[in-house]
Amino acid sequence: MVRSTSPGQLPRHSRAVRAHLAPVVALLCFALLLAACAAPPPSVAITGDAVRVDNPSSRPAGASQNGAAYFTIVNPTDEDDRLLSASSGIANFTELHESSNDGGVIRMTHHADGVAVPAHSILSFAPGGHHVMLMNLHQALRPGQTFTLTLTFAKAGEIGLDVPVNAQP
Ligand SMILES: [Cu+2]
Repeated sequence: MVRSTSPGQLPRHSRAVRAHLAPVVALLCFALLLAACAAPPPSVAITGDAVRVDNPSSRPAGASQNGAAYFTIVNPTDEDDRLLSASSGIANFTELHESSNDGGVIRMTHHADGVAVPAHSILSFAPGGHHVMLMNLHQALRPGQTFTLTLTFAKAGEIGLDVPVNAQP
């Protein structure tokens, strides 16, 4: 079992800090979105008999800045699952976010209650859409480095990822 801090376990004073940072986070997410390239995700098939996470990737970011992590969740089972949270030791907060383009206005959603992963489905976390936001990085993320990210699912439990930092995720 991997034990690490999730947003729900933060002390009260940290919540106040996070609220204060929220506008900054939205701006940085917007910058990340603009920098995104429109390359389609690598092809992934709904095969196997358990929930899995393919193609983890991240992009370079400086210490104290925000980073983002991307991956593809595959649920080949007959049961709906739910990604509840993500956690990593490299950032102060690790949240499930979603960017969307609403008539030319970029909106950011923080999925505090998690993200549904229906039976027999593929859910992509990719630039311009769902992403894991790594807020206030403890260290710089440079191309070629790898960090650990843990995803917690309602049914599949914890899945640990080794996320490589790529110049172009
Ligand atoms: Cu974000």
